Amino acid sequence: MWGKRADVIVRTEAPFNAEPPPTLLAANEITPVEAFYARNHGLFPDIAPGQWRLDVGGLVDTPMTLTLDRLTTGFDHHTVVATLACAGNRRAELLRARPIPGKDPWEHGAISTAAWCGVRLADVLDAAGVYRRDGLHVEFLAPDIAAEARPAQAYGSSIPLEKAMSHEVLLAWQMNGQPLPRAHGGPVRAVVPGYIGARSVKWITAVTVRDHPSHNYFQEVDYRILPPDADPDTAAVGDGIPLSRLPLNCDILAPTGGDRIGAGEVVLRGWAMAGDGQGIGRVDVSIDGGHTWRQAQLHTARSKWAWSLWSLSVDVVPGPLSITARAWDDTGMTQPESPASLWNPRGYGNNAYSRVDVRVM
Ligand SMILES: Nc1nc2c(c(=O)[nH]1)N[C@H]1C(S)=C(S)[C@@H](COP(=O)(O)O)O[C@H]1N2
Ligand SMILES: [Mo]
Repeated sequence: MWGKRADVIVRTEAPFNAEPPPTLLAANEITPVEAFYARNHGLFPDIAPGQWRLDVGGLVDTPMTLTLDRLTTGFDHHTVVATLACAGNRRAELLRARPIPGKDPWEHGAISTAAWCGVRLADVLDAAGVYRRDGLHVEFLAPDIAAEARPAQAYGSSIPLEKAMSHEVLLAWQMNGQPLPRAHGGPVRAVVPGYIGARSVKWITAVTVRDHPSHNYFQEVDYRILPPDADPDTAAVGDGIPLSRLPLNCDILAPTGGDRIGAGEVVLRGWAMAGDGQGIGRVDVSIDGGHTWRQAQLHTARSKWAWSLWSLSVDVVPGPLSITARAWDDTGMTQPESPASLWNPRGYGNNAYSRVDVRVM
């Protein structure tokens, strides 16, 4: 479906939500488009490249409307290798602690990495004469309607102007050297490296500079960390902490939960990524429940905005095997230990130690 491999795990067909199996994710530094996760709140708009328009307005001197031709010929092209991660990735571990009704039980695969090519949002905002004041926000809007929003509305969100003006933020029309597929926001999407995937708005048609964050449901209501005792169905506008930057995190991708593996040497694989473009300092792995830790081999990240894959060869004996991994960033920060301690009513932001239980035969 939608050009994805037959082995992706489809969570819902319409809207289309799917994640690659973890071992497939572990196999590539840059995720092939056919394996890249898909996260959607509505049905895909069908916008012909010649029909696409981008309105740039709000707190700017010269509002403008760009065609794809003007966007691709009027500004310098840049490629950024960036990992997108859904705030709901690894929710499955949270809901083992307590149920989270109505949300997809993403396991390890709501994260993927691509080489995105486009223009810098900063260059477009500069061309429009963006106001340079503190405390401004840049809102992104798309035409897909999210029926789950209250009230139902087009998808949107916003990022602080300071982030919008940084070099890594793109309006992209290519993914891994191919025209951006419709499923991933083609003709053009925003790519906001280092932020939760929700801010990388697909099928983007409006960029508006405002003196407040977007009032869109996905900025003002959803994608927030509510207190554990809050009811997400009755939460008021503005309740909870809005998510933006991704936290330090890691995961084990191979082997994966429930696998049966042979005794002897096994190579453990996974990813690690630090917050906000920070580097990973180290990844520790334990196969004895956290009594002793070994250091995984870190593979050099493709960019400051991409995950670092890691691997570690260990010897295992028959019986149950529990594998734990934790990352440290290059400032000495590490992750919280238990997913249960992070439980929140919408199941976002799980960056606890990763743990996978397998059986050695
Ligand atoms: N227009 C629009 N943009 C969107 C979404 C959406 O539903 N509509 N989903 C967001 C979320 S929650 C994520 S995690 C990423 C997923 O991007 P992908 O489907 O290309 O992996 O897109 C974001 N951009
Ligand atoms: Mo997401």
